[in-house]
Amino acid sequence: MTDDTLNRIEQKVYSGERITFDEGIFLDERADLLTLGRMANHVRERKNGNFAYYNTNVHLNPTNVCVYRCRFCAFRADLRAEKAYVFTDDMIRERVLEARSNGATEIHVVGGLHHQKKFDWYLNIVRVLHETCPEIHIKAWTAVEIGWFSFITKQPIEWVLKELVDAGLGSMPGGGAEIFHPEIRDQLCEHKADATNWIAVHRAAHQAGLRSNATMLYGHLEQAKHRIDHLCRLRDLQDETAGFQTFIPLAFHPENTGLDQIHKPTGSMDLRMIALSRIMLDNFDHIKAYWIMLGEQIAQVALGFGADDLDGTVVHEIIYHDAGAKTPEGLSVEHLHRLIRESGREPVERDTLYRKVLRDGASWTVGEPLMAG
Ligand code: V47
Repeated sequence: MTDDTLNRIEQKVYSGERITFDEGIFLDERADLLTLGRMANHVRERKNGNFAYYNTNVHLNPTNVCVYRCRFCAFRADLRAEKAYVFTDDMIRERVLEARSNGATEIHVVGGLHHQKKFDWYLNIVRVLHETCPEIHIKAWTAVEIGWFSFITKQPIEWVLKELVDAGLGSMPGGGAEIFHPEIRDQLCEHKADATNWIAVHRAAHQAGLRSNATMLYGHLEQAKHRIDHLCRLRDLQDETAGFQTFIPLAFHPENTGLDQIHKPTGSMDLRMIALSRIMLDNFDHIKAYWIMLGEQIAQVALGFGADDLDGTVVHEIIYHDAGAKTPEGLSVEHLHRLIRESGREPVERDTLYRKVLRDGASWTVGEPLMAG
């Protein structure tokens, strides 16, 4: 029976048919890793051939002070904690100038929800970045942050997004999604934006013409039914808006968090999550193996288990390093190329919007959007 079911699902995947919620649970709970990987690799190659994408980017986390106390987070700080910090305009300028000198095409900006900072402070960060280096794409603020800005300004999400876009925002990252299902979300981050709010922000962003990413934090308290529910909710929104670019499964890092009794997910679990998301999210073009969280080795293998993107050079990563990530804080382009080539794929540098980056010495331009099949 198990073999019959698995064969039937595998045939559906090969013929491009959508996998149901129940079939997703079956795959998550019962399918062996290599069968999952074979199916996911089929979808991955159908959509992206032999290409493996990366980008040249830099992270900026302007403050770690946060009103919320999410149990999985090692990065946040109380307002008066010793480790609390807030970037000045000069520090922000310095970071984006450093990004430019590293050849970055993107700056990825997320942080805490500071008790005392008004929306203008966050808006000003985008403005300073954009005015200093207008050629660098600003991917900033998760749906949780956008929801917070709407709450503190008492303005609709659409107004918040328009202000940010006018200041220079280019797209939104996929953080803050965690696990949508309330059975788990209430245990992880009870007071933070719930699934309905997270989805409403991304819907509004897509309707305003912004592209965004989506994530799922796995390997903590959740079970298969919560993971598959999460993927199905994202798939539904993508059917409606087609605004998501990439899905990023995020492996939970327990060190220094309120859940430090839990073991970090194993390599098998990581590869299963990459493969499962590739199979379930038939309407997403890209699946990212975020090497910072997975480690270079698993991220490399993930390119054969459904992933087609490694994220980027990621200089200055701190959210996962505070939670015990042992990866370097950044990788050189040469090293990313080696990781990709040695896994049998062809490296392609993309910008945030998945256009090919064409380099000529220190300058760069972008080509046409790379088409996913
Ligand atoms: O929402 C926080 C996660 C997310 C931990 O869009 C943790 O391209 C594991 O979303 N262990 C923020 N995960 C980061 C994020 C992201 C990263 C890379 C690329 C993109 C993109 C988005 O990080 C949070 C949360 O789910 N997180 N703490 C931890 N201890």
